[in-house]
Amino acid sequence: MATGTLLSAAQKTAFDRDGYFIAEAFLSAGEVESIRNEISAIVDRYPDVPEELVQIEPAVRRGAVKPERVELGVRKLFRMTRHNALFRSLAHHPQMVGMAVELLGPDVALFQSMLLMKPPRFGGQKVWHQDNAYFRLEPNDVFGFWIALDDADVENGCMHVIPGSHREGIGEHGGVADDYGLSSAPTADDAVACVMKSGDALVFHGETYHYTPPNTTDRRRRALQYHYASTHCRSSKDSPFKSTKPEVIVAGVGAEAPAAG
Ligand SMILES: O=C(O)CCC(=O)C(=O)O
Repeated sequence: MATGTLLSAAQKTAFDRDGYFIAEAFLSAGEVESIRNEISAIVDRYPDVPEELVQIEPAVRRGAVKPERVELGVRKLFRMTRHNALFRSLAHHPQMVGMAVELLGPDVALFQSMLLMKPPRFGGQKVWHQDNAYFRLEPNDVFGFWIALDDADVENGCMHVIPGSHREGIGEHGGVADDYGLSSAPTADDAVACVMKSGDALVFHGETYHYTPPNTTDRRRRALQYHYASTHCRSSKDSPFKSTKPEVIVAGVGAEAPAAG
C-alpha cells in the first residue's frame, strides 16, 4: 500500500468543495497501452466470455447498426477484476489505493470496476445520475476514478459534472427513458465539461452529478472507471439494484495482497 501524501492540498480542497478534480497524466502511456491491449484480448474471445464481462451497445444488439469489428460495438466491460488478472492487479495500483486511503481512511475496497467504451458514431449518452444512487452505500464514503484511455472532449463524450452537487444528498432517480438517472436533469449552464487527455484521471465523489453525451465522432472514447469505498459502508435497503459485495479489499483489515509479478 502506498504511504505519504499523494493528494495535494488543492486537490483535497477541490474534492471537498466541488466533488471532483482532474489528476493529469495519472497513468503512463505504457499503462494505457497495456489496458487497451487487454480490452482487445478480452473482446476477441466474445461471445465466449462471462455474460457480465462484455456488454454490447443496445443499437448493435437490436441490429440497427453494424460495427466493423466486435470491439467497436461494445458498450462496457463490467466487473473485470472477477475475470481478468491485469484488471485485478490494477485494483492495487499504488496511486489509486494511496489516494483512496487519504480520502476514505485505512480500510478500503475496490467496490466496482467498469470499462466504458462509448464507440465511435453510435456510443450513446449516459444520462445525468449519481453513482451512489445505484450503490446506495451508507455512509457515502465512496468515490470513483474515471481514467481517459483516449483523449476525451465534448464531441466524443467526455465527462460532465455539476460542481458542489455531491453536497446535496441523493436526488430522485427514475422516470428516464431506457436508463436510471436523475428524474430532473440539471441545466447545461451549471455543467462543467471535463476535457481530458489519455491517461488523465477524473477523481469524483460518489454523489457528484455527472453525465456523458453521445460519441458523434469517428474517434474512440474509452475510459476505465474504478470506484473505491470504505469497507465500513453498507448498501441501504433503498437500493433499487441487487446489492453486491466489493470486488477486492485493497487496504486495511482483510486486504488481499497484490499478485506477485
Ligand atoms: O460514459 C461514461 O463514461 C460515463 C459512465 C458513467 O457515468 C457510469 O457508468 O456511471
